[in-house]
Amino acid sequence: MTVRALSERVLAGEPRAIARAISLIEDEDPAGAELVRRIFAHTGRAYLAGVTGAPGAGKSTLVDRLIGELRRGGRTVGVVAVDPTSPFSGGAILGDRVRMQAHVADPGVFIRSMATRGHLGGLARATAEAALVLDAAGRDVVLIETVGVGQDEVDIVRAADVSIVVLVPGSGDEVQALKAGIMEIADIFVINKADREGADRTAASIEALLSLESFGDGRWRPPIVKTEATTGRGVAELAEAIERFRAHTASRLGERRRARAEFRVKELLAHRFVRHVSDHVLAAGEFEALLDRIAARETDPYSVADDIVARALGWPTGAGGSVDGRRPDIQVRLDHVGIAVADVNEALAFYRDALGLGIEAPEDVASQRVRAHFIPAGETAIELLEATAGDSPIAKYVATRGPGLHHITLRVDDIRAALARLKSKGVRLIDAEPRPGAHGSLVAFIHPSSAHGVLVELKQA
Ligand SMILES: Nc1nc2c(ncn2[C@@H]2O[C@H](COP(=O)(O)OP(=O)(O)OP(=O)(O)O)[C@@H](O)[C@H]2O)c(=O)[nH]1
Ligand SMILES: [Mg+2]
Repeated sequence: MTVRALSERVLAGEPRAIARAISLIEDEDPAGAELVRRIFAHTGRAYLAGVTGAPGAGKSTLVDRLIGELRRGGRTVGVVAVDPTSPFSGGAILGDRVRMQAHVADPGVFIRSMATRGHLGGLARATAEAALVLDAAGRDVVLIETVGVGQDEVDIVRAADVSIVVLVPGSGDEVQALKAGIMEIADIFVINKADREGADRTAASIEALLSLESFGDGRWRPPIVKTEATTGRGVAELAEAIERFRAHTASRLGERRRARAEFRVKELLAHRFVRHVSDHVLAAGEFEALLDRIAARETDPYSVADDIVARALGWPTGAGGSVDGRRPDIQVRLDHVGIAVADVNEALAFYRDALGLGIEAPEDVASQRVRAHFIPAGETAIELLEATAGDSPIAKYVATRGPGLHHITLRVDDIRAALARLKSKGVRLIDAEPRPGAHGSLVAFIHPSSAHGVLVELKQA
């Protein structure tokens, strides 16, 4: 089936298409990325609820109860459960299916487990994209269950519209959660297994933590809901707390989703960049060799990273010392090549008609008595220079040397810094100070005697 057909079936809400789509995403299949692109415009309607907590806290049982609550309210539900115990989703499906068995036959409920391991692009990405599929498939609410143990989980929960943190009495969970950075992202606290001893004490310690913060200015104060997932006690209160949070944050949902988009784009960028580096920048085995050199203290991680960034972006490496992951001060790129022509129509016949290049409208540079015809050519350009008066420097050039290469122009970010550097290296400059050029640019010329017979123009846009 084509990705297009698959995405149409996902949009129609077909369970088998949803399952297939999520598998593509899990497998890092390029078709999965293509599918996400196709369905993205149709997402953003579902409400995403993240449920996190320690292993065995009763998350799945609670999610199962929440599904029941939501179904009674007439909502359709999608569930993405991240199972930490099984390396393969096959095992996970079984475990969560058992917990959420009551809903297996309900077409209004779609439950999918994800393995925690084997996600090159990150578990958070795979989970978020699986949630997008369920969103596109028209599920009203998507519940994301994940074990709160590390950064991955924090990222997953952060990606939800509401973050529910499940704690268990007497387990010291709240301390663990605090360490993992999960306390800060909780919108609702659940103390599950409230039938056990110590529920009130756990509630009191969360209260104590919350009291350290001020919740003025209509800021949401996370409520603490006690539940007993096995019997369903307290679940209606939890559903109600979710609704209250949803109403409270309705006006700020866009902001939250924007933050989510920012996180997602940055994550994708990092992922794409690393992949580009390993596919196109580093030679086979080079990365390992660099690691060996770092281990032997022959180089350091910062220099290695800077060097790789510079190489990936085509910046000069090594010479200028550390680029600190940012663009070096003096970055040089070929802006254009200037050609002095005797007969512009003949020249245009070659560049435009024979080579097939596009020509921009000519521009007169009165001070030089030239007319410049710009011909964009890929990342750089060709500039045909036609004299407009007998005393034009171009006319003199053509008269003494004949038509041909007149100058090359190098684009720099900071022309003053470039001139200072050239001067310090003993380069002979025609212009010690930059002067105004076309289109509000600044330009300066380097003498051909220093540039091996070529007139070099520096230009800062
Ligand atoms: N006593 C009691 N047991 C509960 C409660 N909720 C869940 N359990 C039990 O706790 C165990 C774990 O429940 P799960 O729902 O699988 O917990 P989980 O957090 O999803 O577990 P993982 O996904 O493996 O991290 C099961 O035996 C549940 O029956 C509760 O409120 N009280
Ligand atoms: Mg579970």
